[in-house]
Amino acid sequence: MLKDKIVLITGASSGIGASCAKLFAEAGAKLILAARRFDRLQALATQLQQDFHTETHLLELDVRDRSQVESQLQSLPPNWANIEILINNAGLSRGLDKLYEGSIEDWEEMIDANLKGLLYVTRSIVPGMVQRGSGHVVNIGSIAGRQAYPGGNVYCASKAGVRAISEGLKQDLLGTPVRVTEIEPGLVETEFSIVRFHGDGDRAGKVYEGLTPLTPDDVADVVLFCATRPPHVNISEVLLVPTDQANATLVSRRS
Ligand code: NDP
Ligand code: 8X3
Repeated sequence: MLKDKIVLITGASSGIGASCAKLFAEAGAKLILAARRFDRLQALATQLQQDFHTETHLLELDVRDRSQVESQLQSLPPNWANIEILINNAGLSRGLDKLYEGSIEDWEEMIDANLKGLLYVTRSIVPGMVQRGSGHVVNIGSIAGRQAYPGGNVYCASKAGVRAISEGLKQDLLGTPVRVTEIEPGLVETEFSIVRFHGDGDRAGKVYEGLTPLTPDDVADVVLFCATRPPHVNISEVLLVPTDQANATLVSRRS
């Protein structure tokens, strides 16, 4: 079903994006991998070539940079231009401060990447899907988009925005065959918390202490499932959490 289909994954240099690359490569897709850390993309592409003979096209891309997004995505080589699946995964959290004490730089980084970046990429890719009469947009939202938690404020707002954008895009694409899915994971152990705490690995580790978090492969598995349903089936929203998590604030930890 995915053999030789072109899949664009943003934020493919780590975590959920890199796992999606692996699972879609295994399923036979051709991959456009985008992120800022180009060396990571190169290493991943080499691995995928070795393991699955995957063809890749790499983009050193900061999704916050509108002109970079537009110029890179509008000048793809013709054999890479017909993107079938767009996985809008690039994103981050910064800080866990009370709103009234928060860093405005942190807020801007989250809003620029999680919301504006996702919008720039979507605006560049979806017109081609509509024109060709085929395509699927998968947005990586979060449980944080359904429920705010203390200190989550702006990150939660950005993911609530991803939820609204996904719902709105589905409505705007009604009458076309282009599908829209939003995936809302709970706790997934990736570089996410290290990035949130500006490189403080000890603090990041405590987020997952005493519980079994999701792995990035668990999330990629769900993305792959959604992308491989028959064309008349649109999975609009999936909330997946670790068994040790009930909602954004309620987790069970073994001491
Ligand atoms: P990671 O930190 O491991 O991966 C984040 C990815 O996003 C990296 O590849 C990073 O690449 C990329 N990225 C960040 N900012 C930019 C940017 N400005 N331009 C391009 N790429 C960017 O975390 P996760 O894999 O966990 O995060 C992936 C997505 O999943 C995010 O949207 C996150 O909000 C979401 N999520 C994560 C959860 C979790 O608990 N981990 C739960 C729910 C949702 P690079 O730095 O090389 O540019
Ligand atoms: C990431 C999950 O709960 O840390 O979106 O916000 S959480």
